[in-house]
Amino acid sequence: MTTQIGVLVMSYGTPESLEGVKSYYTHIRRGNPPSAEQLKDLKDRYEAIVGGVFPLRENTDRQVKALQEALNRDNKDKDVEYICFQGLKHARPFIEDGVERMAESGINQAVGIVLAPHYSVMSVGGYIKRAKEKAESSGIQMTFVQSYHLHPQLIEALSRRVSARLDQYEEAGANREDVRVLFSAHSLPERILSMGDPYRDQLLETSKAVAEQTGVTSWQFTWQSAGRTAEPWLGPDILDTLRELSKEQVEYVLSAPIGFVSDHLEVLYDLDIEAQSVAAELDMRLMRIESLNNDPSFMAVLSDVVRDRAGELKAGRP
Ligand code: FEC
Repeated sequence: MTTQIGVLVMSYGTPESLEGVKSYYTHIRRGNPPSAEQLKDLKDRYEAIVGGVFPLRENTDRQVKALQEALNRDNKDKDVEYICFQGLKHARPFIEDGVERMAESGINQAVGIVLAPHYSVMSVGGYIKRAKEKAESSGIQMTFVQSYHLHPQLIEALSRRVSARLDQYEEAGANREDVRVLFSAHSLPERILSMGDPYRDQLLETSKAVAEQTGVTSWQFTWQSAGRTAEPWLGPDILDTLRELSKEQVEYVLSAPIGFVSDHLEVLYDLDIEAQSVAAELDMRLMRIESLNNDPSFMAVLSDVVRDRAGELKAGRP
């Protein structure tokens, strides 16, 4: 008999339309509506990247579909069928909706995974907490992938992207060694450090592994997309880093946002528009690595870690 395993694929979520930006932003702010100025600022940023569709919505849809295909295509364990459900942090279908749909489909065993490779109690931990609570009240036995930031195929996929851009720099006449690689991820409030959170260390581990695999020696880690709140956020921010590098006479920069797996606002606006415009002002060349999106090798990473957790479920060790 075939056992069905539900897979809750969790992602940040994005509005469905420009009219939906206000409620989305209010949800991110835990129910506090943004001021008119904050709302206008966010809408302007979306308007700059949205050509009719919100990229993150399309990309998450494609990733969920591709993961389900990968999980069932290469499935050696023919008595298991994987069914993927989407659960978003700040938009519909919410994490709780995804768990509810699993329960309605009669699923009683499930694996949860977040489309973000690095664990922080303030990011991945928040998704897992919500899914766990809903699974418990829905009678679903659920286990979670916490992080996959050093998975060999992830390091390989990121390394291929870094090497491809370094080749491009070389073709354009630059020396590979003169390109500064800037690994980056979404900033979080500085207080996570005193909580012993693994987020920063995991990001540094991914950066180091990719630098080693690509033979890059000129690299550093920097933060991006910090929230606009009064408390201190982890820095330096990529825009300040670019200004510092300009003082050091660095001309060529490669942005590698390893904390993200899709094209979305924080990549398409914060890097491709905002950081690019600072680089242009400083007369620097800035390129960015291609996002993973639904690259088959990224799907292989996800299916591998999901299967691993499913194996634990079957063995009764969730
Ligand atoms: O394309 C899109 O529509 C969504 C892009 C998007 C992604 C994303 C990922 C992360 N965030 C993380 C943490 C925070 C914290 C706050 C916060 C605020 C925002 C705002 C927008 C936004 N985030 Fe986000 N984030 C994305 C978008 N994020 C829009 C609100 C306006 C602004 O500050 O720009 C602050 C909340 C507060 O006010 O208290 C904290 C982390 C990630 C990466 C992990 C993940 O994907 O979950 C961490 C994509």
